[in-house]
Amino acid sequence: MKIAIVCYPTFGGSGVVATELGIALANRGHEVHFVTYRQPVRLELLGNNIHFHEVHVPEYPLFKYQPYELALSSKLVDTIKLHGIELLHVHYAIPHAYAGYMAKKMLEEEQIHVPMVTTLHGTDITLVGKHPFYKPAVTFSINQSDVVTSVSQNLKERTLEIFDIKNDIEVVPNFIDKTKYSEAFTDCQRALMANDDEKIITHISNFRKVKRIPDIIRVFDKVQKEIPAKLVMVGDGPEKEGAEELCERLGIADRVIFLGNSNEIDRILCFSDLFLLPSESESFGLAALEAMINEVPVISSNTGGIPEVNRQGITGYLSNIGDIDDMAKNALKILSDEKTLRTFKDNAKKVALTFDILKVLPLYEEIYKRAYEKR
Ligand code: GMT
Repeated sequence: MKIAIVCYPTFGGSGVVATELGIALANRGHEVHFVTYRQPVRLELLGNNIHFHEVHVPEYPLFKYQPYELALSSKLVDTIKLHGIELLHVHYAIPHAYAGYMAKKMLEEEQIHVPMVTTLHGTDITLVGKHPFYKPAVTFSINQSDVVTSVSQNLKERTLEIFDIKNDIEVVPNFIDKTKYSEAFTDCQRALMANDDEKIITHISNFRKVKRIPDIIRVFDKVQKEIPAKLVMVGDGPEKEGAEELCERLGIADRVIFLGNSNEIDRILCFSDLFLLPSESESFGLAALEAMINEVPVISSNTGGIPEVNRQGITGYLSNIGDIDDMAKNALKILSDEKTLRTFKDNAKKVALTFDILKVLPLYEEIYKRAYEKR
């Protein structure tokens, strides 16, 4: 099929999922067109089957807010017509489903019918989308989508609680591509980060409030009082500066490494012993899944869709939001004994493999086929 994918091109989970999905679809012979304001971060190669169309929003002094939705919907109309696109898959409802709906309507004027699949990712529902400023538009665009998917059962339930949804919501979980994690990749370069006797704990995110960054620092502080350890913080966002200050105040700045945004997540996870994800809310926790496929157990909060990924006592532990004592205790339980750590590492990979893209891709293909047939 000829598929247009709309997503955020940044380091956020929804953009990563959209990009990896697009690459996998192209590898299966589909023609994939990404439409967004910048080349997605994980889209390194534009091959024969993969195209990228940049949305430009010209600055005009009259506008206090530049109208991205308008530019996106116009770009979609042009791209769909020019390339004979058969289906539109938008990731993250705001404003993508809204812009997609406008594009659909404009195309219908010319007797072109393109179905729209909307995938809900999390904060588009649980944080931003439910705000009264956005809620009517989000409800409308979800209801106008031909098929709606959510990345976890929990997100589906939350969506039905928050919005008046008339559509069915199909759960299609996030995934990993196991071919990228070949056994041959053993060059972990652990020595770059820590001494042999130190355990390496990692966190990766966009450093927003919802990630509860101070909890990470405080859990690590407790752990490093008991065993030699380093904390590797990957990503960037509004909470980063405060986190650096907190490390200074706790006197652990020399044991915490802030790496900023990285395209080498797998290399970092390769030398990690434990992953921390104490988020306030998390629809799925793709970062946890990426840790797990790299044999890194997860200490997380017990919230949203995380329990669908991180299994209590098997791949890691889940605690109540903000219970840093319990998180530190569980981290030490895993890290203090090599045999226990090995078991958790093996389990993490085993469970992560159940989210193989080869299982998830056919679900999307079936949805596309169904949406196309009912257009
Ligand atoms: O806050 C983030 O982690 C970014 C956000 C996004 O949409 O880019 O992530 C959401 O979508 C991911 C991919 O489906 C999920 O794995 C994350 O759990 C979800 N984040 C939240 O719900 C906070």
